[in-house]
Amino acid sequence: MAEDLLVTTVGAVRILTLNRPEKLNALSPALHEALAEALAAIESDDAIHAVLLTGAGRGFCAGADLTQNLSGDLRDLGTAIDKYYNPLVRRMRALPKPVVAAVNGVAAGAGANLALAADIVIACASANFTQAFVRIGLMPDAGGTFFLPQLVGDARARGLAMLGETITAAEAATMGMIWRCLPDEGFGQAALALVTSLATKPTQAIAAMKAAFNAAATNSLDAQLDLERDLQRKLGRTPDFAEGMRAFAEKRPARFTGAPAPQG
Ligand code: LHQ
Repeated sequence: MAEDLLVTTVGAVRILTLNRPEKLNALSPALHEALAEALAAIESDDAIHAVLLTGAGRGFCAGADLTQNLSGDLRDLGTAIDKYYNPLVRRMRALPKPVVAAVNGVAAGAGANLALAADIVIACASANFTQAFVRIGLMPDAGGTFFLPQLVGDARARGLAMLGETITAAEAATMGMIWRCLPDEGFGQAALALVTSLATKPTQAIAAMKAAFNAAATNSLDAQLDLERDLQRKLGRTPDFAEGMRAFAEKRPARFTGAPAPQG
């Protein structure tokens, strides 16, 4: 049987490909477990600087596997969410490395919100997004009610959630839900080029940005200004900042390593 998650490495990039194409990569318990394992491995691997999440076949992810997820102890949807969906979203947001979702086809229900949990979302022109939950009597989960209003504003978030309409990748980009809609042709290469470029950036700075953006959702401006000061102070001690300053003075591109600031 093919693996539900394909894990490959290209340089400092780890590529995670959801691989249940016959079910549009719907999230089964086995796929959740493979994702959790893969993200834990990335957390502890200093050689990996960026992550690409995509889907095999014509879909990105059709959300919860409606044929598997709802049996056994997962009959209680709260249990499924506690066990799989919430840890997945928390892990992606807390990962101190950038995650790019390359949405190669339909992203529905928790599959759409899985994409939105990434740091940068790109989609090919033929991809689409739908908060499908309402069609089966549910509400958005996997962070949807948090991410959507932040990304597209309250009016559009409510429309998307309550109507469950399908929007194209181009519409998603226009409303600010995703970073960019790219042509179908060459989408895989464009996604890899983007994430490879992220992997060459100062990883500690990107990690600090993630921490700051995460905190901004609940912080006051005062608290956020203090947090920026603390994180920037730490970045000021990293080898990448020293390299950035040297490169600036020498008028050449910086060569970052992503090494952390020395302790103390
Ligand atoms: C699928 C699925 C799928 C299994 C397509 N499952 N097989 C829920 C419960 C538990 C806890 C936590 O949270 C959640 C959150 C959720 O994610 S709820 C929302 C779940 N997702 C959906 O409601 C979307 C269901 N799928 C669809 O509406 C359509 O398949 C979309 C719009 C995604 C794509 O439509 P089409 O392009 O027309 O493809 P299709 O419907 O023909 O699907 C292709 C195959 O994939 C088909 O299998 P078959 O054997 O007939 O060829 C589908 O049954 C299967 N599939 N989604 N979620």
